[in-house]
Amino acid sequence: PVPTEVARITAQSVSKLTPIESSKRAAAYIAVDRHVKPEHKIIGIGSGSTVPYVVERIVQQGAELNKGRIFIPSGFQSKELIVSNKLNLGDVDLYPTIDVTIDGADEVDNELNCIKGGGACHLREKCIAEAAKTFILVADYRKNVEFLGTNFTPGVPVEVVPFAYAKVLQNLQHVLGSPTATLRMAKAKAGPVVTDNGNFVIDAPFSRDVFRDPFTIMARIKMLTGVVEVGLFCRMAICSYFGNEDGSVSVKE
Ligand code: ABF
Repeated sequence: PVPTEVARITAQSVSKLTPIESSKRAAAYIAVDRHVKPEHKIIGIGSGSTVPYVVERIVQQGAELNKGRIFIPSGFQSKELIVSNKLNLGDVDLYPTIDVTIDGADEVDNELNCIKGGGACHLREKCIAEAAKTFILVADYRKNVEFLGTNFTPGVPVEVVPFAYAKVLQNLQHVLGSPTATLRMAKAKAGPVVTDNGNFVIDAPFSRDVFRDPFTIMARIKMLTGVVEVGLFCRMAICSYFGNEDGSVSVKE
């Protein structure tokens, strides 16, 4: 069954932010209000530009509540976010069971499959999503699509160990049907992007037909020797909140 958008929720005042930022904040606030409960003690914090609003809302729940909580980051950015907000920092190796994780996405389809890893953090993001009893996505309306690959064109981020990148790239291009797959380069082409784990990232675009079955392509990429993790998260989230331009929020669940 194709899940439909089931709710439109009026957001709080968003006057000072740009429409896109307001939509991110509206989605993040509603996700926290609905899913981060007082009894939740271990909380996963994802990456990207929507997640700061998640942390902002969690901070608003009060110092007393947050004193008894541990926050698990998905990478350098979220670690900084946790520390700078004076929240308790943990790690997934110490807390392999997380009550709730909230994270952004590059695109989410109608089955709650998503592309993640535009920020090159998808390995740790997948770890804290899998460790979570509840995994929630937050995004602005541009990420809300029927099929993956609609607006987010760079493709599926594939984290790969550096010595194997050429072989994986060749396989993606010539065996798995992504002829334009490329190694992600740092700004000014100073060299490849290096992840928090010391690996490289390949971006692999696929056709609409391939994205009709994201699980199969995820599994095939993951089987390539040298691949550490694939930025396709298939039906891991229980719901996704999308902030809209008019300040409302749509939900897919
Ligand atoms: C992370 O941040 C990613 O997996 C994804 O690439 C990105 C989404 O960022 P934003 O919230 O800035 O759109 O969660």
